[in-house]
Amino acid sequence: MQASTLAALKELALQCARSAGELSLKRMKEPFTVEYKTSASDLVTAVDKEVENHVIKMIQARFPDHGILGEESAHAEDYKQYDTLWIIDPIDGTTNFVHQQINFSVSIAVYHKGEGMVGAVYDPSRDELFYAVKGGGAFLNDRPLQVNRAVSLEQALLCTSVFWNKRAEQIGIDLIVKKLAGKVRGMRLLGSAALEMAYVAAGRLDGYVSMQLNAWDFGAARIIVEEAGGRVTTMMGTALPYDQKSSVMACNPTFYEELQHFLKSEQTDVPSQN
Ligand code: 2AM
Ligand code: CA
Ligand code: CA
Ligand code: CA
Repeated sequence: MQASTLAALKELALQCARSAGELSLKRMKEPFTVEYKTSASDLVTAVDKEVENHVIKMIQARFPDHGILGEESAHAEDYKQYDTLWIIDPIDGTTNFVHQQINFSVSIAVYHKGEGMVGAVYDPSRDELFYAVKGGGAFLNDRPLQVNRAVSLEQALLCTSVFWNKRAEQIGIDLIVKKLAGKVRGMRLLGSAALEMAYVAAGRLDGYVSMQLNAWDFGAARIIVEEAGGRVTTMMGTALPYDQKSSVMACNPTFYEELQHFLKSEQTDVPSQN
């Protein structure tokens, strides 16, 4: 890909992330409808849909020949015919958006032939924009990010997400996470996977594990973590897909093998949630 094309993709991705974040902050202060998607633990608001449409319009106005895969408008495999694909999550952490009014983010990624080119995760409440361009490093606002502290599993602050509701107990993840918690310095849960992964890039967390995420949850943050020098794979240590649901492990490389060893010994591959 030409440097000028990459620069144009970066510029638009960052613009979309900021604009979407500002729109959700504004709408958060007004009344909005909340619906259940699949259960009382799976919410979607009118703002999720509005923000996604807003981002789609921005992309289509500039790049009408690009594909778009977004959480609220994903239609089967329509996107597969495009070389350049935008993967977007308008609000990552909808439950936080509704309850906490903080700790949610917008995630915008651009992939070209399956390869991550640009990733942007924006936290509008704190005005923090995490981003990366392939081969160009990772940044928080304008500060370069580097995951380079030597950390053992015992010294690590880890984070996990998604199944902290009824389903955790049904599939026994509560026990695995409990065991993991006994091996590390501490565990945190923020409730926005994209933000949690971006925090690994920023060194605020040392590692992140999730049994199952969608492509729009990890699409942008994975590029940011990798560009910051972190390692991102599935929990089984295989390459992360770019357009499918997957387990995710993102961490400081110094304890990657140690964490892999633990996860493999616990047989953490779980059946699909849906
Ligand atoms: P969302 O808010 O965009 O739905 C919550 O712990 C995190 O998990 C959020 O990033 C949330 O994204 C994501 N999440 C919620 N339901 C999920 C599901 N069924 N599969 C994967 N990720 C999910
Ligand atoms: Ca959702
Ligand atoms: Ca999400
Ligand atoms: Ca979402």
